[in-house]
Amino acid sequence: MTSILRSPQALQLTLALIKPDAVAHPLILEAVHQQILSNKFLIVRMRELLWRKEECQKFYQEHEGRFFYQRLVEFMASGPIRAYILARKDAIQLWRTLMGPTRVFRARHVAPDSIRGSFGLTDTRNTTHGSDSVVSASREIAAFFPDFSEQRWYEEEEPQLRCGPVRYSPEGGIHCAAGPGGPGPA
Ligand code: 3AN
Repeated sequence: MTSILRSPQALQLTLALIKPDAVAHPLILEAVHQQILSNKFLIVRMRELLWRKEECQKFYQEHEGRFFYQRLVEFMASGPIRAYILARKDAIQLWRTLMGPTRVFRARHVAPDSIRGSFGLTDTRNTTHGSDSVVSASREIAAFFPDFSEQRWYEEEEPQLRCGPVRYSPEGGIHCAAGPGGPGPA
């Protein structure tokens, strides 16, 4: 975790995943991507990857022993996933609200317009993941983006992204500072 002091206005980072059930469907994948943009998240980094079973086991370690653990691990390793580093004020809470409740039946009932309410298939195949705290976000970002330095991002990119102007590149699918001297992602 970074030790630098952040202003209360600072952008917050979170890790978002689009799970194999949604990546397998280009229209759903695109709809979730558009939800990210229309809810004013900045896409700091994005990559698609296949996860090995051992990596899933490590990521979901806290759920080891739960009845759904084996199913979850196998599912997450079953096809490509998309990982994002998202930035926004209160990004962690806002992304979790946008995802909706973990359990799809509940999501459809209490948050039908949420991502899981709209696209979730089952409690395991529930479309997306989002970090649940600042500490988890740092750990999860490091797991998916080992070359990304949170400290450097807060020093160099965050002030420019927060104060704007910001440009979204549809080809790369990420935002970068558009002002003079905007560094773009490292
Ligand atoms: P969330 O993803 O909403 O933070 P967690 O961290 O409690 O939820 O669970 C991680 C993942 O484990 C969920 N996204 C879901 O895929 C799976 N999961 C959680 N609870 C259940 C359940 N009761 N039945 C099946 N899968 C579950």
